[in-house]
Amino acid sequence: MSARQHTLVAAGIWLALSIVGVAIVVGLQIMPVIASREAQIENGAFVVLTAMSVPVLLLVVVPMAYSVLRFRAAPGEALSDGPPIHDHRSFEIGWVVASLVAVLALSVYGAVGLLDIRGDRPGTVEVTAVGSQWSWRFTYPGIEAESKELVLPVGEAVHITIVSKDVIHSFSVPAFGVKQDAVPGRETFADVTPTFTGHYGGQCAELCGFGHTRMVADVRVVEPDEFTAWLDDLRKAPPK
Ligand SMILES: [Cu+2]
Repeated sequence: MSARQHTLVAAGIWLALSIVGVAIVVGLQIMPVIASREAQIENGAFVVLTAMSVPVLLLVVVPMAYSVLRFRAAPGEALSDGPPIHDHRSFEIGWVVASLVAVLALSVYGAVGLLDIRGDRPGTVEVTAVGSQWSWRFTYPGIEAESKELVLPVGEAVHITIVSKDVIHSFSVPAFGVKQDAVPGRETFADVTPTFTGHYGGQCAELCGFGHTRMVADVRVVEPDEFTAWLDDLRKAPPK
């Protein structure tokens, strides 16, 4: 086989494995639960990044494995270095330009997604998550009583203000793709638009002392009218 034929065979193997690899990445759901608009955007980024990395990884592995298997020295064959290769201008330019375009495209894609998640968006529902050693409490504007459970209406933009009473905590709801530190003395924020009703788990994601593992919160997403009714009940609840 000529050098050109070897290159074509290796390129064919690379292409076939890349197609299979990308299909697997796109077919698999990487995030276990996707229950918010933000988590959908993050999942899209995971899929794009992983799918793009498959052909790049195979571009290294396939030629290496092909060379090892195909050009293995025969038993007793005298070993010597091959002829030196000085340069291959078009390959080098193509490599640099392709990498540059890929990185720039990904950075634009990432910036757009990040602004979408973290940009300044007014929420139609406001809630404050208060972290303390070792529990979460949730307060809603104009209501004195606190809730142990975070209840949100489906399909509405929620602006969560996150505060801490003592040490650094982190408010994390994996199904929403949200994780934001709660820092004593300042307010941090997370925006989330829940897309499905249901029960989800919230968890402190910053080691905050002896009871850290118990610092969990129930998160419940309900229909908007059910949310209004629940809020009315909370309003009537005696403040603690
Ligand atoms: Cu904590």
